[in-house]
Amino acid sequence: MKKLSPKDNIVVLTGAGISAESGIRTFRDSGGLWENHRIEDIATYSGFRKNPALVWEFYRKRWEQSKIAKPNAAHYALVELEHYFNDSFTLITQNVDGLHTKAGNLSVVEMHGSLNRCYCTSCKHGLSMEEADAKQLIPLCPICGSYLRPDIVWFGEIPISLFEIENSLKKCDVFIIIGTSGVVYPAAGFVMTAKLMGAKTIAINLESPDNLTFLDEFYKGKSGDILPGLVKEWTGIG
Ligand code: BV8
Ligand code: ZN
Repeated sequence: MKKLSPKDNIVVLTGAGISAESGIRTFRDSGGLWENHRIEDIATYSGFRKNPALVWEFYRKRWEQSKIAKPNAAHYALVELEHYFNDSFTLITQNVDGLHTKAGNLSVVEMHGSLNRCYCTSCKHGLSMEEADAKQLIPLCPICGSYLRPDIVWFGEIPISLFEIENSLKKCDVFIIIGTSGVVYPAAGFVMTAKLMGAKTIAINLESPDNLTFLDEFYKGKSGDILPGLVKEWTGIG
């Protein structure tokens, strides 16, 4: 697609693939995160109730890793895109690694939560992982002493900011999906909504994602290689 107008409403959805080149493993590629654990045991509330220590160990490891991970060229390309489109730009991420914020994006919708935060299972008191004594096997709430849990949206739980997301999809002119397998809902359904609302739909992915039928343009390959060039084309900058 050629140069876009700065008045266009752009919505971007990213998945684990955009962070792969920053050394953060994706979920479903071979050696992905889930392979050592069944989803039910590790990313559901019932799994947490059954074995909170195991779930805390899984998320603590990923939090430690996310702290040292660096944004890659694809993250920085999205910062450029936000600068060009300003407040007609919405970045929704399924990732919990915080790399978009680290790269400099100002408004990021972390629809599946964040590794940097946790909250109390009883009084809902929220803390950063730094504030919580995250080294404890199962960190406890400083207010009421109950178990803390990672501020992550698990399977069967409702993603964050769905209302805001639906609104942005309704008025978007261009919907761009980067590095997601299009398996997990409701995120995987956003492209259908965008398409139905008349948006142009574009995807960048290492391999063909599940929702190819709804795509106007598909770029196969690494987002770190492809996105910077596309952003230059869309903005006419550089
Ligand atoms: C909900 C946080 C109700 C955890 C995640 C049956 C029973 C129960 C539920 C369901 C069911 N059937 C369907 C459901 C709904 C369920 C679901 O979709 N399940 C799937 C498995 C079928 N969804 C839910 O439960 C959601 N909640 O439905 O609530 C509701 C909803 C709305 C309104 C009212 C009620 C909650 C889902 C959230 C779960 N939490 N993450 C954590 O991170 O630890 S999901 C997790 O996997 C990620 O967050 C992400 O969202 C998701 C998908 O992963 P991807 O990001 O796509 O990563 P993946 O590895 O899959 O793919 C990476 C892609 O990148 C690959 O295609 C690869 O080729 C590509 N790639 C790799 N390298 C690169 C690259 N691309 C470009 N460049 C590269 N370098
Ligand atoms: Zn509490």
